[in-house]
Amino acid sequence: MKTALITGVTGQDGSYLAELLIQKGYEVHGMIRRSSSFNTSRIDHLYNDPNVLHSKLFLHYGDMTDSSNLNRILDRVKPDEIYNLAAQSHVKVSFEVPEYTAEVDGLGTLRILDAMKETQVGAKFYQASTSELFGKVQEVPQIETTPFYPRSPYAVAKLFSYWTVVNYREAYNLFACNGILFNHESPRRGGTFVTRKITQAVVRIMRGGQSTPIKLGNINSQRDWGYAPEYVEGMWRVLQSASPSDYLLATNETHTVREFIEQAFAYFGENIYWEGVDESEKGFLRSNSQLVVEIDPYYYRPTEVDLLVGDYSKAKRELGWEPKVKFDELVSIMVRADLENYENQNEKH
Ligand code: NAP
Ligand code: F7E
Repeated sequence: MKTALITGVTGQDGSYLAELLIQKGYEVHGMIRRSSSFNTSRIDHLYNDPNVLHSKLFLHYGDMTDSSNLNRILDRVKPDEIYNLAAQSHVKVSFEVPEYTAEVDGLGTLRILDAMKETQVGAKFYQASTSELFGKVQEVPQIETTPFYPRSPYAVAKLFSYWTVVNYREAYNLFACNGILFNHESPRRGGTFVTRKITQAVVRIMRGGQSTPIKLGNINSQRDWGYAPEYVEGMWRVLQSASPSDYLLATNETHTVREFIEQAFAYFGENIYWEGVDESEKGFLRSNSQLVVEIDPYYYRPTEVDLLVGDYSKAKRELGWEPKVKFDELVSIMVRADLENYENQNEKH
């Protein structure tokens, strides 16, 4: 039985990855942050499963800012594979807490890699790198060799981690890999990221639970959105490759935030029409002219990433990885899940 350690196990990706690895027969150890309130909602279903608890999933308190606990966890668990997913992962928030973001997303990675080197734990290491590294893009579509141009404290911290992984691989012969993952979403996506913010609000609006419009920032930015469960399977494949390397996972399609809004309303058979420009632009339902989208400059970023689209040919060729869920289906999956949640909650009340 293989043993895996997942940092960030309570996050969107960590929860899907824990599920996948348990299914594959791994013993999974997850690192969680100490919190005054419960922060395990995404893994509670695993934790409460008697087939899983006490035999396949073990949780350890820890924090990416604290070397001593990272060393201790590595020493106790002696994992075969480490998936470093823990991060302050919100790009806009990183402009507000840049130093903390660098501590967690940059130095945190160095802390684990250095502990691996010192303890000679011999694990394979996966780093959650990101399409945000491409930032102000130098090439379309982006591939593994496209030059980086980070545009946020988040991306700069992740760039530090990217190169630390490469350096520790070359200097100390560690099996350490970067997965350069483009945006991937799911019903477990945090509610402050744009996709989930839209799907939750669209459901409330269409079911009469919200009469005010959704307030959004830049709706013209373009993203390559995939489906998170497929991407965590890609993470696992990265660590099963014959030799350590860096891989880009994406769908090779790009869509605007505006299209995401239109597609989410289309789930309910509604069309949107737009009036005004820039901060004055507004979106209305074609059926009854209800105002449903407004621009709020609060959500603008000091520097934006305008266009991301990734060519995943290397992952397809070397790992046999290919995404199946594309944009329209992804939006449907997310809206359907939020609609079910909404209806379940309303039944209970
Ligand atoms: P997420 O939902 O925000 O989860 C982040 C995880 O990190 C949570 O478990 C969080 O714990 C934990 N964490 C945050 N700060 C920590 C700290 N100081 N010490 C220990 N744990 C900490 O992110 P995600 O979407 O699953 O993404 C997973 C990773 O992939 C992240 O590194 C992200 O930057 C990267 N990434 C994501 C995408 C994407 O589109 N989702 C794309 C490329 C790369 P709490 O639950 O306690 O907050
Ligand atoms: O923004 C625009 C915003 O916050 C997407 C993280 O997982 O993926 C994610 O980063 C776009 C941006 O994701 C709102 O300006 C408009 O252009 O959903 P997001 P992100 O910044 O792309 C990458 C790959 C990661 O690595 C990150 O960890 O949507 N946008 N209006 C908005 N964004 C938000 N959050 N909220 C708005 O109201």
